[in-house]
Amino acid sequence: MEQTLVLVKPDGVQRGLIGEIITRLERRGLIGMKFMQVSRELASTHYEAHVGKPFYEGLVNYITSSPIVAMVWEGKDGIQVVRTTMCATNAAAAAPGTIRGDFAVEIGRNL
Ligand code: FUP
Repeated sequence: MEQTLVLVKPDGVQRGLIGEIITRLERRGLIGMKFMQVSRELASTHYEAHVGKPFYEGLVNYITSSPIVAMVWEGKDGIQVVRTTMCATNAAAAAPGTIRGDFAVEIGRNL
């Protein structure tokens, strides 16, 4: 079994897509969820892999700008199951029928 973190980011919350996103994922193994405001300290830990990249400052400013939904999912091959359900980071490369393929507008606003 694998566990993986899923965030509904500020654009998803503001566009009223929390329910849609949870609906698509919930049958696949939700084990925990909370509505929260991300601090800059938490954002810098979460996005540590992106420190120094050109989009990093904008990403931290964005994820800390308004509340998000943070969830933990668990299942066999859970990471891959969640990834195929939401699809690629870049909205332009996300397949129709996936969360990002159906709703995301660009890489920096990918739900
Ligand atoms: P994902 O797991 O698909 O959300 O993607 P990552 O954790 O690798 O990336 C986190 C966020 O960084 C993305 F959601 C958007 C942002 N990002 C950019 O803005 N530009 C890039 O080239 C790559 C990522």
